[in-house]
Amino acid sequence: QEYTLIKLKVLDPLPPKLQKLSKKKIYLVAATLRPETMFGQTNCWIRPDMKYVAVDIIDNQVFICTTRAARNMSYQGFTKSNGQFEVLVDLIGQDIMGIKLSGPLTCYDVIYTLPMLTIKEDKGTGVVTSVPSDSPDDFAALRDLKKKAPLREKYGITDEMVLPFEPVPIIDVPEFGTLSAIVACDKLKIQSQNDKDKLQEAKEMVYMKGFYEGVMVVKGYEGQKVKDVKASLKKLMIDRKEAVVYQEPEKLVMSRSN
Ligand code: ZZB
Repeated sequence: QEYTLIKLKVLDPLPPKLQKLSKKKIYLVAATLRPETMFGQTNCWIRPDMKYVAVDIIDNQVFICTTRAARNMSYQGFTKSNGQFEVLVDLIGQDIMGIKLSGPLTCYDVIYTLPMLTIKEDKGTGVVTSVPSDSPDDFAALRDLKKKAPLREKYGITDEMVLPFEPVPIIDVPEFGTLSAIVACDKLKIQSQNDKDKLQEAKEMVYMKGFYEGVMVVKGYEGQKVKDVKASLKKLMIDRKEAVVYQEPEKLVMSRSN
């Protein structure tokens, strides 16, 4: 599986655990299959109880991701020596909650890390960039945080990290309009990020349709089909060093014949 890794630059003020890395360029790296949606990023998701590592990467960079992802990266030329990676800081998600980031292509100058409890440990980097206009999971999780002040308090999230961030119309999907994730969540009456089965259904509703029939509404790309701009937007971010290609091996299926 090939993902685009979106580099979300960690801005000052650095959280205490990252302060000793202040001389380096620090990025949260989010794996996505949808580079064309980066115009609509409103925040970055981190799982508060999950382990992350800050890893030494070539060119004086630091990437924050799961250990599993760091190991994969070490075989793909991200680190100084093949198959090896140096952990500079061990983290749990809560250590990097509510920090300021800047991301490629998004119309918001500064976005924040926010908690998502359904992030999977064994997929991508454990860091997920949020596009609530086109991803039902993201919309449901952002709406939960907007609606529930106690949820924000629990994770140390302030109003200004959440309330100003609205989904951005970026892709027109036939029958779903320009905010397809919201329409899909409404259709299925999704209440929260914990409505797992319905969210899976919503994702399936918009995923294929968005890919094959979606048309960009973003300035400069109006009228172009998603499938025609995907590769060039990926390349644009890679050329600007705002993204890199990241491969994930197929999951091992253990089998025994006896
Ligand atoms: C931006 C984005 C915009 C995404 C969108 C989706 C959508 P897949 O197809 O099942 O492999 N993701 C990445 N890593 C994780 C993780 N560890 N736990 C939970 N979610 C994760 O899913 C790949 C997508 O799942 C990635 O692409 C990422 O969210 C998320 F408009 O990035 B995406 C309809 C989906 N739309």
